Amino acid sequence: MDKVLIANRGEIALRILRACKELGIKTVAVHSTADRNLKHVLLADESICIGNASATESYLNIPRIIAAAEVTNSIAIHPGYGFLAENADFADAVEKSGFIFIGPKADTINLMGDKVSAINAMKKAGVPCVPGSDGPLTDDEERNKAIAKRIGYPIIVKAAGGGGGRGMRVVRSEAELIKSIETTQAEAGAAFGNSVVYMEKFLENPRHVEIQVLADGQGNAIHLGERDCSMQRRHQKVVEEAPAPGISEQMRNKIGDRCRKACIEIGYRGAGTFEFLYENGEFYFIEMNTRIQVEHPVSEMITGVDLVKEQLRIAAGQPLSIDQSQIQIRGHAIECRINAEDPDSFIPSPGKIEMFHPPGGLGVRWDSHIYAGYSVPPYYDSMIGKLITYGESRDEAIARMRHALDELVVDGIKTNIPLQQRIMADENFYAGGTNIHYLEKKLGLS
Ligand code: MV4
Repeated sequence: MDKVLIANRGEIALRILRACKELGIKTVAVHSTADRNLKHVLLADESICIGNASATESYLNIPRIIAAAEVTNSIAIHPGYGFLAENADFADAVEKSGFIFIGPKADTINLMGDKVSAINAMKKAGVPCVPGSDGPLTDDEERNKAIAKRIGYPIIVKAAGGGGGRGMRVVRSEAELIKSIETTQAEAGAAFGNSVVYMEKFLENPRHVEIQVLADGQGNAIHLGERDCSMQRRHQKVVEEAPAPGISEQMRNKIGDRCRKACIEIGYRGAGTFEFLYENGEFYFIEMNTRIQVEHPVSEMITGVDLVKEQLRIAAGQPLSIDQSQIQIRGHAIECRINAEDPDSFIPSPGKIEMFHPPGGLGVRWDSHIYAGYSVPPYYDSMIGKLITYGESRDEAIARMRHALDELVVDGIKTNIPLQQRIMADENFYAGGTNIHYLEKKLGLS
């Protein structure tokens, strides 16, 4: 696999470029008219402008990306996260055009894209799921009432085509049930072109804990422990850490092994994440992500495994180079997402970075494409970098994060660095194990 096209932008495009360089793989950057001066574009062996600033005309434009792969004689395409990363039609078009899609098969993306089929597959493979309807709801009102009664209120109605917080509604009594189902169906039909909905027990105060996996599609799979991503606002993660506070090695190995075996059972290929809600000591599967995730570095720091290099090796057809016995969790890692946004209102703050000083030192990692003089465009996600710290203990990782945030200077635009400093000073964060509602409550949003 001697040439990879990077179908993404920003920090993840740079992250993929670095992994390619280490493996001696040539790189092709594709970019929009707004992204000519991105760091990875300037570092890539070749670069091609594929369209206007609007993502639909560039990073979401499948024919343009395939054409760029053709004219550059690329072998494989890495989709990163977001954009086309979990678009089964893209994966299919890539493979039908004779390129390697760096990710799972299109069929697997489709299986996981439909949350009902994903849950069914995982339940069958022995992964614990939330008690629920075990399939789509029908328009039989008595049946729906009976399902909700069996599960017990409160329940949550979710769209099969949703995920990531879109298309769901909590129902607290039978009186609201039928109307809630109809509304969720109508919204789902309009938003996803799929009005199928299902039901789950609503967990009031869970944590979001996810398991990282790697599988080669040749019968081998490993898990790399868990991440806690509970510190979030409006379904946008703000801080992630690994391992998750309070998860014993025994619990990790038990749930990790279920995920590992599920990967083998469904023929999973590549990097993936099993998302769980964690409440009262139990894991409940909710969704699977078939991409490399933003927060992958915290898993890399505690395992020493380069997940993007592993993605590239798997895509080249190599069997996994490591087995589960070689994975050791050591120390603790925390990631703070750094966004170009107002730290109080969360309104995006694009513009020119006038001054920039990255933090450094032992156990400090800065994954970012920004530089002094770089202009953050208004067209894309506002994340401009990820600050990751590692320590032998959680306390050491937090101490390093506090000092690294103080060292980090990004002037000219507003950033959420002050918010991250508040979180790192928060006594409940320090204690560990806060749930998915904690940050919004702290901010007075709910
Ligand atoms: C839930 C839930 C409580 N109970 N499912 C939101 C995002 C999507 N991935 C699933 N989500 C939830 N599903 C049951 N049965 C609460 C949420 C939820 C949530 C989950 C993870 C991270 C942040 C969240 C914020 C609000 C609600």
